[in-house]
Amino acid sequence: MINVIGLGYIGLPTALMLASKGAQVVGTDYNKELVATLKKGELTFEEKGMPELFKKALEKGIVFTTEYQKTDIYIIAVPTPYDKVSKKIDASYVNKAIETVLEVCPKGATVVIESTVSPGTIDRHVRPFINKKGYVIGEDIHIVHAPERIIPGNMVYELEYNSRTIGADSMEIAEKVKAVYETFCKGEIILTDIRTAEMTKVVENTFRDINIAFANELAQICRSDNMDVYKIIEIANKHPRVNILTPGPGVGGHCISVDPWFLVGDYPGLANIILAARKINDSMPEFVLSRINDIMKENNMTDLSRVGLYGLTYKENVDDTRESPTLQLLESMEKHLAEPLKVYDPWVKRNIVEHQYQDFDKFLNDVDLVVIMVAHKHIKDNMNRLKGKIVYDTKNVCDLEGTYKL
Ligand code: SAJ
Repeated sequence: MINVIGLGYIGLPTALMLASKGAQVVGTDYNKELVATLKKGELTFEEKGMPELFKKALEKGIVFTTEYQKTDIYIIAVPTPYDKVSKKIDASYVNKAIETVLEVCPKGATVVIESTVSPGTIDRHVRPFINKKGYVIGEDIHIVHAPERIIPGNMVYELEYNSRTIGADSMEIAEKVKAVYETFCKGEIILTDIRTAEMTKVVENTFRDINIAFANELAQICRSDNMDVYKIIEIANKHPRVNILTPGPGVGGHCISVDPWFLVGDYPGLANIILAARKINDSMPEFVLSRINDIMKENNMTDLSRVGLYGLTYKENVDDTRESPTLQLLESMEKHLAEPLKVYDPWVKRNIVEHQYQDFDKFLNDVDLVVIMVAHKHIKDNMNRLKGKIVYDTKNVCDLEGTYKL
């Protein structure tokens, strides 16, 4: 039996996938409400392919509970938040989970940590924590790091087809864990040590952050000289060795905008490009704000309350709002004591910010300038509804005449 601890964005799809392939799976989460929802047969977030996967897993007998199970393999996918000031990771959720595992597990059980941790976290925080409790790693318990790589919006597919990394202290344990993941993962499974696995994960997201920052810096350069950044990127990308990403209103989500900070925090003075990239991406919401200001002036608009932000999630066609550029923009307005802008997002069914609308028509009625922050399919399908509005499109999806671009 596999006990998956933490049934969030990563733990839940992983538990469902394992169960759907026939493993006996118990999903554990300390959040009683979440467990009750899953027990009722309802999912806790929207994701392509999840309802079907959930159905299969239920048929195969997956169980949800708040209790940790006695078994020989655990997969931990709990949050690893970081301190916004020190940029250091908070491993306390991981340690708490391991502590509870230790209370129930038989000798020699394996604990797979899927949560992203900064390089060195397991050596610096997890091992000492276990040792202090009087347990011997490698005898009483085996620690493995198998960071996830799935992208929200395409999780189910990527769970099955991405390659993965398994970091362990011994090849024997790595092989044992590989056998578990092999039941559903069709990609290559690389076995390595724990430090390498930790570092690789953070490096992957940092690579992407830096590349997005390059596109965003180009957008700022082109704006300052009134050039079309999209055209320039399109032409440059015809070069066989150039592949510039897409500029946008900022970088959100709980991965790409967070992981690079671990390297900045742990290697101050060495992580220079990484820090610069973070700053550029973090500057984008303010850049958008100053563009809104310019566009308002150009159109003799003075009333901020007639400006509406379309999109509150961190990217298109997901319901995840963590660290989203729109939230960053609203935060920055709050710092300047400005009244927040109106917001609408078809994916966010509960009001989480002030002046948030649940009705697209009402939202459109109440604003003259619409800022497209997220390129949901919904807005692409409803572009004609923006006719007659001033449109500022930060995602390059609107071709109505007169549209302002990033
Ligand atoms: N973005 C741009 N321009 C681009 C691409 C993305 O502005 O060209 C923005 C998006 O709008 C979004 C942010 O960057 O705000 C991040 O989005 P994303 O879709 O690139 O990535 P995430 O955060 O959803 O998922 C990433 C993935 N990592 C990589 O692609 C290296 C995923 O594989 C990881 O599993 C995930 O982080 C994670 O959990 O670490």
